[in-house]
Amino acid sequence: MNRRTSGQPAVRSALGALVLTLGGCAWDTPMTTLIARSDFGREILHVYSIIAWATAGIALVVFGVLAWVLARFRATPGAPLPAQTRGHTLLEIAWTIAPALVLLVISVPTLHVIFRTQAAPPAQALEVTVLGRQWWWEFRYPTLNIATANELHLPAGRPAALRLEGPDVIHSFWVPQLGGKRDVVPGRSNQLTFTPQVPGEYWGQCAEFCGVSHANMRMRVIVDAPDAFERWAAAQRVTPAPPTGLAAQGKAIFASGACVACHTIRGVSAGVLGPDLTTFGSRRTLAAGMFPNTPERVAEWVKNPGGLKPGVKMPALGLTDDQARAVAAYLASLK
Ligand code: HEC
Ligand SMILES: [Cu+2]
Repeated sequence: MNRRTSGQPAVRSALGALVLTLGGCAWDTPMTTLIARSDFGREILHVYSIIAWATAGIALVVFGVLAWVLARFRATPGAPLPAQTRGHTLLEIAWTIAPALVLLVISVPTLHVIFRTQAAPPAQALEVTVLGRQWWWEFRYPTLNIATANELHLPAGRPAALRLEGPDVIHSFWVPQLGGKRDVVPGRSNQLTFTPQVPGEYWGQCAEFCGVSHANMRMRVIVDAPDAFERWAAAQRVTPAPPTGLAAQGKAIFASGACVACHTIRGVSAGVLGPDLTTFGSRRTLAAGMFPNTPERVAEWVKNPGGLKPGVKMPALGLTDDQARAVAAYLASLK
């Protein structure tokens, strides 16, 4: 076969694959681990950089030697068979010891960060109990006496001490810009402490397969300036004012239906199987970060949640379009 014509398609597809792979890369996506916004995130990024640069250096040496060997000992037509050797004790000892040394060097900063990020939280930390549930997140602030879901507000500059607990199956709490993953294990209480440093909105995602809607178990962490956080927390404690018009109709439907068995709205109901909806109208997203929180989506959701989220643990309750619109108006009024 002619070498030129057989080699080119392979090179072309390799280049194509490379372009496609690199096309998936970006630095500043919402789930990036490369822009750290907490002390924990920075520690991990630091270890990551050390290892990435070290491996880049090693790769350069290894591939450099390989290229040199390929060029230097290339087969030439008519050359005699080179001397055949078998085993080389010194070389073998060297390439056993060298990787062991590399691992030893890497283990120093790694262990350092493991111990630092497992330390007990400082006394002034804000306590939050995080419950991972199929397929949404519950956030309780025991010292502030408030609860919310899917959107965790934290003040910038203050350590947050998260206690991770799970009533059903194993989940994993992961907000890449704020730190590493940590599992949420039923029957255990895992601790995750970090100090968010920059106000902003950070995306998170369950990182342990937990069933059919695992990929739809997302969350947002909203890091507020300290005074904005205080305002948010105070707003969470207010009992919602009685609604008027369409929203009042929606409240009646909510209060007389099955909704109250699963959802809490302060002053109205005290269900615990689904997210607390007391200030649902102030949330940005619906259904654990899947959709923007708009009245149209919420109406669609309360009519048939399973149509929007596979496997969802909220049943369709047979609401008419008008009832769903009224309920959506009521929920939107809850700020
Ligand atoms: C059997 C318990 C149950 C009943 C009854 C129920 N829900 Fe739910 N609801 C849930 C669960 C569980 C979720 C979380 C779903 C998810 O995101 O995976 C949920 C989610 C929601 C959400 C989205 C919350 C958020 O933060 O994204 C809204 C809004 C809602 N329900 C409204 C209602 C209304 C209105 C009713 C009555 C018509 C109702 N629910 C009846 C269990 C229930
Ligand atoms: Cu999951």
